[in-house]
Amino acid sequence: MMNIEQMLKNIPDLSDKPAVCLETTVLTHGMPYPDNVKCALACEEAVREEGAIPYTIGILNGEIKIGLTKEEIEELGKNTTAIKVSRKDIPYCIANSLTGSTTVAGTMFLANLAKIKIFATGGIGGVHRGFNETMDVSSDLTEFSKTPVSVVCAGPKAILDIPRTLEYLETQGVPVIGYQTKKMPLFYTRTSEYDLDISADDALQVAEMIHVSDVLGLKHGSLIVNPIPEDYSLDYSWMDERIQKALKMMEKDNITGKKVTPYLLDKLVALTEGQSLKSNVALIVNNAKVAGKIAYQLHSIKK
Ligand code: PSU
Ligand code: MN
Repeated sequence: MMNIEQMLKNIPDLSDKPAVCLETTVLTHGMPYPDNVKCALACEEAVREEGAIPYTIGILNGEIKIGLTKEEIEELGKNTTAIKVSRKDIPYCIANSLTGSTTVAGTMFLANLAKIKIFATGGIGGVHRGFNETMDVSSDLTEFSKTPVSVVCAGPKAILDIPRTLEYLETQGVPVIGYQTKKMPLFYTRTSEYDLDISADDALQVAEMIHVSDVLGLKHGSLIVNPIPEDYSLDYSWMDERIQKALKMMEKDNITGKKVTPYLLDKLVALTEGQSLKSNVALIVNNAKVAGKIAYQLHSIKK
């Protein structure tokens, strides 16, 4: 194992940079190669185009990386043995010098070490359907109440129980901010019947709320929900039929724990003949763009 004290000292302080972090579980467990690598690089580019700086986060051979190089992203994108690292897996991954891709929760924790405030991803984990039986709640949700990193996503993944996910975030004191929308976007679908209490017209309004929460020391992250671009939005019932099928297959195959989300995403690519993958890429890049705008505004406010 590497010297962890030294590793921590080497983590940069990015508080005076317009930084946006990106996760890597979606790279290794959320999409097939080579679409995953193309998507990751397109996200970095989208962040740059908005005047912000991208930092893709992961753990390589036990070393925390804040800002993977293009080559490292390519390599991780091909790596089929990288472990999925959520908060609980961080010590295991580092202590055993393993290579791991970080989930939303894992990435938020590491980003906070580098004082990165803004994060872009596709969808966050949440309360799973059938929660009453399985008690499956992603630790992404508890991370928001512990770590002041704000995440731009396209809504909780459609495979989840949306109303319960929203209730859980409310209990944890996490603001869910609709970006140019007053309705909860549902990942593959632009809108839904669920009303949001908080919305913002532009990136500046989001940045102001994040700044207030920082100065007050509220110590939570906000969730910014940004609807998938119109052209890629999929019909809710059409998608839901396929999700139901994937859930049945999952039950039959006895999939539980951290394998649940990757299994469902993989089955959906086949069940939608690749449509879900195209939409997934489009929404992530769109989120990276909005995250870039917010980071840029937040940086200006702080100055
Ligand atoms: N969004 C996607 N694809 C993904 C994920 C999110 O479009 O693969 C990943 C994220 O890294 C998220 C994780 O944090 O799935 C949630 O996994 P779990 O439900 O096991 O906590
Ligand atoms: Mn889970």
